[in-house]
Amino acid sequence: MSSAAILDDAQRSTAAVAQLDLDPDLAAAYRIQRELIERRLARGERLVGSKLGFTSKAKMAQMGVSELIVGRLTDAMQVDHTATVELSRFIHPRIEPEVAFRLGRDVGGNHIADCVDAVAPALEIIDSRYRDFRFSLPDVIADNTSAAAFVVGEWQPVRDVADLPVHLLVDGVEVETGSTAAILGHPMRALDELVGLAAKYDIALRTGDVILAGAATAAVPFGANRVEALVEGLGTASVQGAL
Ligand code: OOG
Ligand code: MG
Repeated sequence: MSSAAILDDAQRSTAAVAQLDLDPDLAAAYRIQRELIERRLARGERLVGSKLGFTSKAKMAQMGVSELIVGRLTDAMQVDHTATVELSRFIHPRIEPEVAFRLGRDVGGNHIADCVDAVAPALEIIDSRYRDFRFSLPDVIADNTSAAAFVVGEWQPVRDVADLPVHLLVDGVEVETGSTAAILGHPMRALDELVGLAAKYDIALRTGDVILAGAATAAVPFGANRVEALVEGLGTASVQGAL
């Protein structure tokens, strides 16, 4: 079985697999990711955006990986703000606060900052398909950067998001806190980095795309709880996990 098929089956059957011991060549890992996404598209899913990973020191330290990565988001991963999500969809889900950007036009040769037409607080549910949530850099790239689900709060007009306090609450209790400044110093820098990665790995940045800039804090386990990301000055995104 191909690596993409192994990871795709692991996600669909919610059964973790051993690390793939992939070639350190990242271009090869991104080719596996593409094949994995193509399998999802062949089942009728639609691409709705991209996500960055390891843009904050908190995330790099938690996972032992220190290079920026990019993954893809499909419509099947999107969960409505305040909705309930069945935990049986996942293997060992974790959740993290994010800032989402929306592209009002294709990036093409334009400066990405000029293409953003809205910004929102968001949550990402990550769920590594590898046992014990452990992986090498090529492993996690091939596994579409652990992407599993995401929630976008209410879209807001574009504003400065340089240094907004971020809070992650589980059943109303704050479990992580940080700042959008933890995202490469400024979340807009993450978008600039995305442009380079997208060119290198042939990822289109199109009108309507949702871009997750990467978590500002470490991720926490996602259980049968109500989880809320509060980004001061932007609002909240929330989701309820259900058994
Ligand atoms: C990889 C995904 C990282 C982020 O926001 O940094 C990520 C993982 O932690 O399993 O989504
Ligand atoms: Mg993330």
